[in-house]
Amino acid sequence: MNSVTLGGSLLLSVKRDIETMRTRGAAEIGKQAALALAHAAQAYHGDSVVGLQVDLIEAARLLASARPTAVTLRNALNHVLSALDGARTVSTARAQLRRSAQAYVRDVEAAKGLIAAAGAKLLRTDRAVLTHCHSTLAQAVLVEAARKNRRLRVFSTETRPFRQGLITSRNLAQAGVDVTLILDSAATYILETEKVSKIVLGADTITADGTVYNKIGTRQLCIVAQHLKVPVLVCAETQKFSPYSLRGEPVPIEERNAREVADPEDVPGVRIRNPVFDATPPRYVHRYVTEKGVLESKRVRPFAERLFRDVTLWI
Ligand code: RUB
Repeated sequence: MNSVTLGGSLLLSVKRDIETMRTRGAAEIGKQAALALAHAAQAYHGDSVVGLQVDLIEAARLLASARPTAVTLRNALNHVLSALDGARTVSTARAQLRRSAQAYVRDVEAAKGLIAAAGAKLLRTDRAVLTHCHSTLAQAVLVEAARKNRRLRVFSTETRPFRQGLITSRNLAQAGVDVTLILDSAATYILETEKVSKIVLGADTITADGTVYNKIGTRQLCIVAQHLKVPVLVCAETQKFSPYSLRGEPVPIEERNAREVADPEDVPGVRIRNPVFDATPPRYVHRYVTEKGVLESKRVRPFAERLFRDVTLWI
C-alpha cells in the first residue's frame, strides 16, 4: 500500500462503511468517497504533485472497488482527481482537492432540489405511486410531490434482503407523506388494486443507451408496470450517467454475501445467490428526471456525450 492509503485510516474506514452498506445509496457513496479521497491527500508525505497523483489514483481505485455497480463512485473520484490539474505544489493540490470534493457534494445536493421540483410536476394529479428500495432522489421527489398534491399515497416495497424500503417508509412518514409498506412480491397486486399511476425510482447507473441499473427487482417491476401501462420515472442526478458506457464498458452487477439472504445452515445443501442490482432496458422507462431536464430515452446518449465531453477518466 502507498503512503496515502497507509496514512488514510479514514479512507479505509469509508471504504469499509461502503462495503458493509453502513453508507449506501449511489448518491451518498459518491459523496463520501469524494470527501475521503480529498482527506487522504493529507496523509501524503512527499513533495511531488506527480507522486501525490500516483498515490491518489491508487487510493481512488481502492475506494471504487468497494461497490462495483454504482458509477457515482467512480464519477465522484474522477471529479476530485481532476482537481490536480494545474497544481504546482502539494499544498495547492491539497486545497484544490478539498474544494473540488466540497463542490461535488454541494452539486449533488443542489441537484436533488431541482430533481424534486421537476419530478413533483409530473405527479401533480396522481393518487397512488409506488417506489422500490431507498433512493434519496426518488424520496425527494415523493416528498415534494406530496407537499403539492395532498391526495398522493405512496407504496414502498420492503426490498429484500436489505430492507431499504423500511428506510424509505420511515423517512416518508416523518415528512408527512401517506406511505404504505408492502412486500416486494405484493407489487403487482398493489399496482392493480390500488390503481397506481406511476412508479418512481432512483438509479445506480444509467448507460448511454438509457439502460437503468438499480436495486434488484427493478426490472421485473418495470416489466409488470409496462404490462399494466403504468409509466416509470427514473430520478437521477447527472452523476448517475456512465461515461464508461460511452466507450462500451459493461456495468458489473454486484453479488453480495449469501448470508444476507439466508443462513446456509438453515438450508443445508442449498446454493444461495444474492445479486443486488439488475438492468432495466430503456423501453421500460417513461422519463429520466435529472437536474438538467426531463429526458426521453432517445435523448440519453447525446445528453451523456455532452456531459462527459471534457471529463478525464483517471480510474
Ligand atoms: C440503493 C439503490 C438506489 C440507488 C439510487 O441500493 O438501488 O435506488 O442507489 O439511490 P443500495 P440515490 O442500498 O444497495 O446501495 O437516489 O440515493 O442515489
